[in-house]
Amino acid sequence: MSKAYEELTITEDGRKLLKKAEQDQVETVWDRHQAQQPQCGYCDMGLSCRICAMGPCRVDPFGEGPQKGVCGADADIIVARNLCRMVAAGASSHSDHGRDLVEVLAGVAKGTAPGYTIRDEGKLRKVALEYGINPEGKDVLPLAGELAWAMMEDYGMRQEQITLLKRAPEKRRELWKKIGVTPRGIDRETSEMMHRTHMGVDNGWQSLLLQALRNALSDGWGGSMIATEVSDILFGIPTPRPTMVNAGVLKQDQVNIIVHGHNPVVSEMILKACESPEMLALAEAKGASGINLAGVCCTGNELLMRHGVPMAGNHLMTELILSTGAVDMMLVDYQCIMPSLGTVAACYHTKMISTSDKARFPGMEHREFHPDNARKLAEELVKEAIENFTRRGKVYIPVEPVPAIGGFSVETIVGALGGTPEPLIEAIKAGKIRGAVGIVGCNNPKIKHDHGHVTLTKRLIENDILVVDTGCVSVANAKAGFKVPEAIAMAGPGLKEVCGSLGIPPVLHLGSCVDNVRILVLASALADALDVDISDLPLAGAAPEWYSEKAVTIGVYFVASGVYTVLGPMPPITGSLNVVNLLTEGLNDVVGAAFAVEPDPENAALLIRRHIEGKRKALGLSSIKV
Ligand code: BF8
Ligand code: SF4
Repeated sequence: MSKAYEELTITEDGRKLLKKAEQDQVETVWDRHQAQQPQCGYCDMGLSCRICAMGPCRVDPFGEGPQKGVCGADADIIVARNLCRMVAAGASSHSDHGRDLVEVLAGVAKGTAPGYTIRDEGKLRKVALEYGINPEGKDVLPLAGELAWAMMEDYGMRQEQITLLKRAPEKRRELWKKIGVTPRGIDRETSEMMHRTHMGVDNGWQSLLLQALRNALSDGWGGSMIATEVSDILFGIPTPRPTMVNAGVLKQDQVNIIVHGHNPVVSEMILKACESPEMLALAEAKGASGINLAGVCCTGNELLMRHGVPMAGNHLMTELILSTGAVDMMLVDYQCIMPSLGTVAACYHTKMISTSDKARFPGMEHREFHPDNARKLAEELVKEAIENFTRRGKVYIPVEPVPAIGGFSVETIVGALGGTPEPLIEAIKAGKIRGAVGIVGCNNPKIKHDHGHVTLTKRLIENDILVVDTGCVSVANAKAGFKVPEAIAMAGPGLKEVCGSLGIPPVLHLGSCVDNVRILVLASALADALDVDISDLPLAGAAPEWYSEKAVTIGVYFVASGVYTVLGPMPPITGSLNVVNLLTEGLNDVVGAAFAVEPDPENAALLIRRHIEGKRKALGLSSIKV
């Protein structure tokens, strides 16, 4: 590690734990990132292709070497195909997560998922109605079964369009129809994306990218939306609740269990087991004063939103959390789990458990969760974590935790506004709130950890722009102190007044990455109330530190839904000027929104403010020059 810790992360716990990791000779993501330098320029520009065995091929960006792959694909085709495959991978990840939840819903209905229940009957009935199922007079379990079956149809090919697309404003749906990107089935669009990018199929870079829009929409209004809705039905609609964040949530005197990954199907069961009197008594018998369950990444967000479970850190903190030596067990499911974690844990006493039939990791014990065994297995594992507490060595918990409020859903935001989005619209019309921005996505060692998120958020709220966040951004912003009502002190005068009167922070935690769909639903409600399209609203999206394929898909469905989106790291597309121009300009003429790329969060804030003021002006609202 040659760089100073201050250059790697803005967070105090991150810096202190980086030092500890170095002392313990633990290799981290930053070490490996440095060891990879210089990273491949062809891949960075999207100009390499290894889709078939005539390759691998690359196109020379300087025009001197080969300009075509062995099959004849040029830079435009290769770059577009690579990006499309990223979208397909992201869409399939979210949507497969949604599928797992639908299976649990079906299991609850059949009585084969002991321990899971329907926590929100009202939401079950409401969503059933949206699926064309009359819930009247129906008992909960058969209704849950019917809904699960209807959702399974969304994954297939028997429908002209996925069901929850109806939630989008009519103008937007008409536009999608006109340009041919209405998603038909969730798996269908991903499958077609993979088909089209096979050698010798779709070699039009524009038509490929249009299918990428349709594929991403099948996630945003399909797979991810199903994941969010079914999570609410099974585990409850999130409501604002206090919690604590950063590595300081670990407790010296308690059994510390960390859940990592994405699907609440595992983490909810672990939480139940942690709360059982039998386990608490066992923990006490082993000399611990309690069982402390905390999260990292998105499954942590799911628990935080619904139960106020504390959050230990985001993506780049996942190795460092282990280097505290205080984690007795970490359970992972899938997505964003670095394969290095087992090796890090081996330096300490931490037990590492993988739980999903589709995700294995070196150095972890595999204990597979299924709806029928989840309750029993969760109890067994919590017991083992308690036993492991007695094997702990020296512990280093470097900071005190920071308070935050998490758990805003569309339902609770509208509830806080008095049951209708009208007060928010009035505040926007009056210019007290200039607009709203969804800041989403990951950490990436290419960007100073959390710097992009926190700087952008700070600049936006001080300029009266309401921020909603999800995923790893929400952890960064909570650690920075933006998520308590007192944070209005950092907001501009208008936002301060509105949030102050509602008693809410200026930065609202909307959940995990699949919960980005809550932003789509909120945007649709605002558009409908103003009788405009989403692309007319003073809204924007940003992913200042994105790294994952899922984040690409989210960005694409934001833009395809009409939300201007600013990315921090450059996606691997610079090898094709045509693709760059389409994504950053041309899409404006197609879907009324486009991407911008700006790694500097100060500049990103300016771009977003300019965009928001431009949209205000077009709507005939007061606007200022930025
Ligand atoms: O789905 S924000 S690093 S944890 S991909 Fe991953 Fe990115 Fe975090 Fe959650 Ni989302
Ligand atoms: Fe090369 Fe074409 Fe095969 Fe890609 S698909 S590896 S460009 S021959």
